[in-house]
Amino acid sequence: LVVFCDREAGAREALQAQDVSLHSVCSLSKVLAVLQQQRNSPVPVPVHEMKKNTAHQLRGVTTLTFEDRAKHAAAVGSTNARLFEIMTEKQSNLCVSVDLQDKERVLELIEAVASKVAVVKLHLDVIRGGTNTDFLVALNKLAQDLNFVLLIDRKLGDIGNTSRLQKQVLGETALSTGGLVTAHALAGQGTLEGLLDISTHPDVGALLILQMSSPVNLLSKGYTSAALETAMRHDAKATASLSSGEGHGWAQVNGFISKGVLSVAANVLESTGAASKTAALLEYLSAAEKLHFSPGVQLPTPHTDTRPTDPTQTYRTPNIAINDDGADIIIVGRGIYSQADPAAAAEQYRLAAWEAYKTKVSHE
Ligand code: S5P
Repeated sequence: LVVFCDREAGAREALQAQDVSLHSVCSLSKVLAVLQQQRNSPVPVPVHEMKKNTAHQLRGVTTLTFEDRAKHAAAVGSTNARLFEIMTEKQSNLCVSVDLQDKERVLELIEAVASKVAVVKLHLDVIRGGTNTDFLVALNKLAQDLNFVLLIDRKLGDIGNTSRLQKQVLGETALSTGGLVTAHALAGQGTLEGLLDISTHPDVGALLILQMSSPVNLLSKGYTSAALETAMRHDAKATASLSSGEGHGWAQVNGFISKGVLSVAANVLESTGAASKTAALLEYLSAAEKLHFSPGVQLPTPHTDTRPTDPTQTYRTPNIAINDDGADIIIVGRGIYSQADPAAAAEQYRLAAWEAYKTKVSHE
């Protein structure tokens, strides 16, 4: 079959499956690249078109199963392999955010929902009276016994030396059996170098914040793209460090907090930048071992619900987060811990997120 322009939306592969080869005069990505080079400005492409096109380009993270991604992560030496395995085993791409303020209640809630979740996220600084050693030991024991990954939501963002010291203490306390910490890209690559320095606690990883779910925030499309580039540069330096044999080095960024990989890709395409850089960022974003976590998720509440809404947060359903925005793991706080039966709520979210994931990976 001969066509003028290959929109790169999957027709080539679909035809190939029926033994038909597609020949095109040009492809949409080439047309976009030329237009961007000439104008040095973003080409206005409707977002749904962008998502369709990038979904194809990003198939490493949109159509591979978590099981395949676990194998890939293990092959490239990423500590994410364990989390992909847990997700596969528990059939759960759910992260519960336990934003409770009482130590006992935090541990009880975790025990109640652990079989439904792959990740437990905590803000340690919202817990009244601080967190003592007994609490942190109990927390790590639960993570090991009940097979989940701990995510400490610190949103760090300081110079390299400070973040290295912060990571050391996290590795000795809250993440003594490993886990993840969130970080902002505001201070540049130094934060990642401090957090991912493998000379101490190599099983403590980092998620970089690319987008936020608050309704009006300062993380513009240009910021999202620049933050992603910071991660890409860090990873290139980390790869070089490990092959140089100089005796020190850095681990790769574990993943991101955003609306999802498709939403980040749309921001990259909408931001001004050389076509070659855009292509490199999209390729980096499609790495199968990277994790894409997404907050701001709730199931629709019944009309009879009288709870106040939160003007500082925006919510969408698990299916929108996973299939429209391209999230791997949804982060749910009040949708679970504020419910009368948190275990039943966690099961509802687990099922909704897992069904949405199965739909996502079934798209070619
Ligand atoms: O952009 C963000 C990033 C994060 S980590 N928006 C968020 O809401 N979060 C966190 O996710 C937030 O700090 C909270 O712990 C959780 C969402 O909680 P919920 O109760 O609104 O589901």
